[in-house]
Amino acid sequence: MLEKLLITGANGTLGSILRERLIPIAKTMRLGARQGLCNAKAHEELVHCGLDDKKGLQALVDGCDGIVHMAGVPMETNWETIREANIDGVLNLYEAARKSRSKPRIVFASSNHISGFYKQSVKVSPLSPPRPDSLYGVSKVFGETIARLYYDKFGIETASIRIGSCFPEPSNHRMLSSWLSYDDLAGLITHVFSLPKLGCPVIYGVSNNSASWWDSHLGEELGWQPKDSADKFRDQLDSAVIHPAADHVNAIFQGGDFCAEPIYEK
Ligand code: 15L
Repeated sequence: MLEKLLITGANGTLGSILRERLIPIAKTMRLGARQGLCNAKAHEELVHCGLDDKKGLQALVDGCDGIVHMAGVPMETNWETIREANIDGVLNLYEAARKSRSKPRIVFASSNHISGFYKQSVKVSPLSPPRPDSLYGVSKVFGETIARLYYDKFGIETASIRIGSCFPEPSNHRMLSSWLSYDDLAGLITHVFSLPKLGCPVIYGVSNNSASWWDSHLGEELGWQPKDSADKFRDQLDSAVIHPAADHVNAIFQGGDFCAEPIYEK
C-alpha cells in the first residue's frame, strides 16, 4: 500500500472518479488542483497549486510515493494554453519528482490522440510511430518522452496510459472501439502501483472491446486484464445513434473528430 498518493487535476472528471476509486491503494491521498477542491475527508489533504508554480509543485510532490498526473489540458485548443499545462507543466512535475526524496512512481495520463491519424482498419501498438491528430496529441508525445527521459536518467518509473474514451458508457460508434470504463481505468492504475518493478511502459487504456484498434499485449505482459467491454452496448447504440457516413473522420480515423480540428490561434 502507498503511504501517500498524489492525484493532480483531482477536481476534473476523471480526477474526481479516481479520488473515490483509488481510496484502497493509499493510506493518505493528497489531492491537487489549481482551484475548486472542497470537502476533505479524513484520509485526504487538499492542496491548491497550478502547474506553473514550481515551488508549490515541489511541496505538493514532496512526501508522496505515488502520483497520478491527471492535470492538464484534455482537448484541442491554442498552443499557448497547451504548452503551459502539457509541456511546461509536465516538465515542472517531473522536476519536482526528481528533486523529491521519495522518488514517486508516476502514472501519466496520456491519450489515444497520440495515434489518432491511424486509420481504423489498422492495429496500433505503443511501439508504432506516433501519428498525433492535434496539438493536444503532440503534447502527449512530449509527456511520454519526458517520462522516458526521467526513467533512463534518474530511474523515476512511469506508466503512460493512453486513455481511450473514458466515460460511463460508449455514446457513439467510435467508442465501441475506444471505450475505457471507469472501473478498468481505476483497475489499471491500481495494478500499476501493485507491481514490485514497473519500468516505463506505455499502455493503451482500453476496455476489452472486440472492436479495439489497440494492441494491449504490453498491458497483458504487466499482468493487467480489463474486465469491462463496450460490446454489450452495440445493439443499444445501433438503434439509438446513426452510424457516421463512410467518408466522415469518425468512420475513417481512430482519433475521430480530433482529426478535423483546426489549429486554434489565441
Ligand atoms: C481524450 O484524450 C479527451 O481528453 C477526451 O475528452 C475524449 O475526447 C477522449 O480522448 C476520446 O478519444 O474519446
